[in-house]
Amino acid sequence: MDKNEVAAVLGQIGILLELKGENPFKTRAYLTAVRVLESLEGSLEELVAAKRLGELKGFGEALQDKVTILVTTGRLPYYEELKASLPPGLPALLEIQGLGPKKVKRLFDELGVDSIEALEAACKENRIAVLEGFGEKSQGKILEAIAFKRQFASRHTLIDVLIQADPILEFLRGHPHVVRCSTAGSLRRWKEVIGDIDFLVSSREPLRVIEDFVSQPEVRSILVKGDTKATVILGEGIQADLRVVTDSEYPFALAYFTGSKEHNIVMRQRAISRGLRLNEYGLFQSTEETRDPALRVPCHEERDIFEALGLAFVPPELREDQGEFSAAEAGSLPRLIEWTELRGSLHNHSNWSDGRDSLETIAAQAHELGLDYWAITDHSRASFQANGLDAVRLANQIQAIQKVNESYAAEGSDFRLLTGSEVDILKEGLDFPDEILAGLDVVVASLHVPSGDGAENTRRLIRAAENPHVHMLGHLTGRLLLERDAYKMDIDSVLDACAATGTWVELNANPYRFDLDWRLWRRARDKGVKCVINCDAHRLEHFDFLRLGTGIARKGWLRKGDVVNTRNLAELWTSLATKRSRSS
Ligand code: DGT
Ligand code: CA
Ligand code: CA
Ligand code: ZN
Repeated sequence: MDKNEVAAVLGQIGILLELKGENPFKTRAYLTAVRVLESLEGSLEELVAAKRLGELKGFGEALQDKVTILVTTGRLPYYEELKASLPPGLPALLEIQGLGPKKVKRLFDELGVDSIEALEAACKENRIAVLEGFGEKSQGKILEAIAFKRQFASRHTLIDVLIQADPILEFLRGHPHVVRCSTAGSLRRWKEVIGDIDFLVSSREPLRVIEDFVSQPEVRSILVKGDTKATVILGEGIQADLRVVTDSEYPFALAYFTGSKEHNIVMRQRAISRGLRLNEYGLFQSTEETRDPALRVPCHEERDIFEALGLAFVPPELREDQGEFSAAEAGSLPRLIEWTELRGSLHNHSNWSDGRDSLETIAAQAHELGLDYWAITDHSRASFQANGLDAVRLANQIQAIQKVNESYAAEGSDFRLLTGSEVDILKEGLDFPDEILAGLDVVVASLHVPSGDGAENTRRLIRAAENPHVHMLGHLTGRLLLERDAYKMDIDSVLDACAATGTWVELNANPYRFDLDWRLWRRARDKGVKCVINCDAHRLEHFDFLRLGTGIARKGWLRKGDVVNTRNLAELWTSLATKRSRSS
């Protein structure tokens, strides 16, 4: 065990002893030891080997024994017994604001409260209010604190996090004492769900940057404000860390705090196997842990670190230890798609069904953004709650779209709206007959009301893919992030059917869906399935989803050629016709 791990165990022991109601001097000795270890300069292993632990402030014989056992064996029976002697849910109670060890011990001894759930139940049954020294008011406060903690423990969708992070990143960029800055962590890796935001800054004036960071209007409360680090709560209860480093440490800290943890572990191993050491402070010419700047391998950017380890630069989205190392070593990393390569979106709604905007407004926006085409695929009749179109309204809509297109043609513009439908996949088949589908430019087939039976869902989706008029399957698995899991189905069989029939699969770029999941795209691609990155826009703001969804496609290793809507309109017409010609 290294010194940080040892410190963590000692800290836990201190907490457990407090909960047991041990002598406060004894518990305080452990917490002091944690601080001593955290600020220890040299190697703890060396101190242990030289039997010099006694030189550390406050390290009596009992503590020296425990640390020696931890460092040499990696475990400590005393700690394990102590842990086993208390209910496992007890330490978490200390994280509820207003509850110290004394109160937690009383709640446990007198009411048997041994977890947050039990605490909540006790409050709701009014058992805390009648306890001496607690009362009605503190019972209410405890309930509030539980709700507060749950909110902060929660996970957040990428878009909710970006809304909080973007203005802060903007502020950091403009700060006079910030040299370089970036987001890091899961946000930089473009994960669909984020725990907390990580910001990284290089500066010569860390205190001033931290002071201004915690005074940002988005900051709701400050959890930690140190010399080089701050942790705050932003709107929506989203937690954010800021770390400030020197500019020479910056690329190393950026690589480290971008993660993922799994990716970092492999990077560190590669360094070790080259006789180097890699951590958040640098890449060092050393065979043991160090922060000595004199030993640092000079790297100005992340790219230089990868190069020093014999790797091509790995884009942050791919840093999940999912094969990026062998590809980076072989020089076979894909050139990932860029969102500016998209020419339009093939699944979108208008005010003819449940969208907000008119055909004219939508067309104007798409044209303004420099796109080549935008398909209007409103819902079919079965989606009655979404004001789905029947055959007559669909025929009228086709005429309305033709009129819009004529106005663009008259101005000499090549921009076009495409006609279409997001046709429901029903139990008996599709919601429109083939004759009607054949008259549409683009057909998206979506399962909105799945069966509880996975085999049945698989069968319906395969049948939809086999229809020659269906170009693509929409939001295939039906998941809603943080709300609903994917429908039950045999995804491989569905993807195989798509590959066999030339049916495309949508990457629904709505940030609450991101469906298909990035984890499935390489498999789909390798089966020969093409991707379409669709906004599924219901209002103009949703045009931004093109960028968000492309990040997920990148995370799924997709290249420009894997994505159908990077093609220009002429190529797209050919592609749309191909599906229909190959099966009819
Ligand atoms: P999140 O916040 O749960 O969405 O996920 P991350 O990846 O942002 O995780 P976070 O914020 O805890 O830490 C940021 C990065 O710092 C993480 O991706 C990798 C690095 N890191 C944190 N803890 C460790 C660790 O114990 N070992 C290693 N190798 N890296 C770590
Ligand atoms: Ca994070
Ligand atoms: Ca973090
Ligand atoms: Zn839909």
